[in-house]
Amino acid sequence: MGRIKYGPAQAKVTDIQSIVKQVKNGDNIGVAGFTGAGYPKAFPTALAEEIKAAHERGEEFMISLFTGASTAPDLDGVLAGVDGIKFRTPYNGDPTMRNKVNDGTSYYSDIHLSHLAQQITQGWFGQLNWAVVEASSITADGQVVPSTSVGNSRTYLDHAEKIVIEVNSWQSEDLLGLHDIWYGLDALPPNRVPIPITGAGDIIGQQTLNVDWSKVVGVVETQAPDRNSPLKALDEDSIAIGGYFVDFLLAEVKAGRLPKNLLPLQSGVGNVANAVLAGFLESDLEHLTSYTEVIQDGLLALVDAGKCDVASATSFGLSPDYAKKLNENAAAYRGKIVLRPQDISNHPEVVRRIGVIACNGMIEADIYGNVNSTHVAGTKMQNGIGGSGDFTRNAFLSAFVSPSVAKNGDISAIVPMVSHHDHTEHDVSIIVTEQGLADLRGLAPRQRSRVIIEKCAHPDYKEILLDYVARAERNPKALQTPHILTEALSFHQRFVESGSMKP
Ligand code: 0RQ
Repeated sequence: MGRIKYGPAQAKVTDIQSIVKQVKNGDNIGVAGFTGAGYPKAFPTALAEEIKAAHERGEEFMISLFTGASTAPDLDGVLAGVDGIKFRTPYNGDPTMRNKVNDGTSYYSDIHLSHLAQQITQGWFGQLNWAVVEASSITADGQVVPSTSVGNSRTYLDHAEKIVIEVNSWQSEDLLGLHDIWYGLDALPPNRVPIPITGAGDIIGQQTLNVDWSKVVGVVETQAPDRNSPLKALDEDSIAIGGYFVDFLLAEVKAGRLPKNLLPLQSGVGNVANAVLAGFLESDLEHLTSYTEVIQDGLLALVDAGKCDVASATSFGLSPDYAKKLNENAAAYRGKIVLRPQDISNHPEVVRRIGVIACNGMIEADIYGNVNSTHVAGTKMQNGIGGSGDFTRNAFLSAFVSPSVAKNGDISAIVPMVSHHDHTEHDVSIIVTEQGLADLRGLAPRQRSRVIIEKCAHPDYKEILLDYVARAERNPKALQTPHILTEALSFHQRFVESGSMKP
């Protein structure tokens, strides 16, 4: 009972089976968890078994699942695997869940990560029935110490009818002191007050989550790791992309448009975004800061190397090696790492005020700089918009990075018109592929198209893109954003029909 220091919490320790038997068909369940960190480890598998048994009896049993962001095979995977999820939001990276979204078994609503807490508070999804939260410990005065993510736990605990707390002894107890939980967003408009963050490392709230113990139906003890997936080794393309981006920022410093230690960095999830951070490690830059949502290996390496003074996020998203390192040294990161609720880590107000430099992965960009982060060929969900919209729209500089081709060259990341719009040309200032960097600042659409094609498109696609633009520009009455509407999605059409965008 070492980690459960509050008497009434000790009295509520129980087995997970007795809890999941109380879940009903149609329940709304809000869980902790963000990029595979800090999610409940026992509840989802036990619930999946209940759902499976109900289905075998011929009974309907599906739930609506609300998370922080992506979770793991033992949360999204097990519940989707038994066709147990009717509705899912927000970001998901699990392949089983993705298939259920794309085959129509589950409804998926792709909500900006900073928006969901407010929408839950306002009751847009009806009553939240359950909050299931992972803790690294429970303090003597009944406060919950979150583990490796904060996500939407504050909001789920405040609004659910029933609460389950999983105390995971795999997580370091020394995580206490890394979290900053601010309750000021509870006031809805018109009663909102400014978020008092003016620097990435500012501490504005408390270290723990409040819990109404009368709503807690059980405390469960677990000992299980986060989903700590190894990152792919850095390949040539990712290193090139990271290099172009760092060179661009250094040139901005030289031109006096950025301070010597840049501005707070935000870096998206995925291999390419992580590679960009590796580029900073190789540079001479010092005293960097980060205001982001996920701390991946690359960022922790910058903190460890003394190059990044402080990193603010809502979650870790680490490889097994780095997770081990964090577990062994969590106390050493106090003051250097701050984990916040995701409606604060991603809040547009703060992102705009402190002038974040945002860098996110993309599926594709079009020749005018619109970006699709989410849908393959306009219809199939990959992961979701995540926090990319929260940051991109409000950052000081907004960059998107991607290899210029996917699937062995059969897909071009630069297309005439994106097949789904997540970020518009108004918000995107820089696009980087392994071919080069397109600086779109101050350019009009007809200037942008040439720069994007010249700098970023793969040689296999340059000619057909230039040919498209040249023909589109023949219409003298539509030269603001020239398109041939019957051909604008022809790259995608060819891919769907023949498996390649190449003519
Ligand atoms: O597929 O896994 O089958 O090989 O997409 O692509 O190149 O490894 O790049 O890991 O950086 O992910 C946009 C998905 C890029 C990610 C996306 C296929 C490709 C591969 C992954 P395989 P890469 P990354 C903060 C910010 C939205 C959320 C966001 C993402 C797989 O960056 O989810 O930015 N972004 N959040 O083959 C078909 C294309 C493709 C394509 C790539 N044009 N067509 N498939 N792929 N381009 C973090 C959070 O919000 C939590």
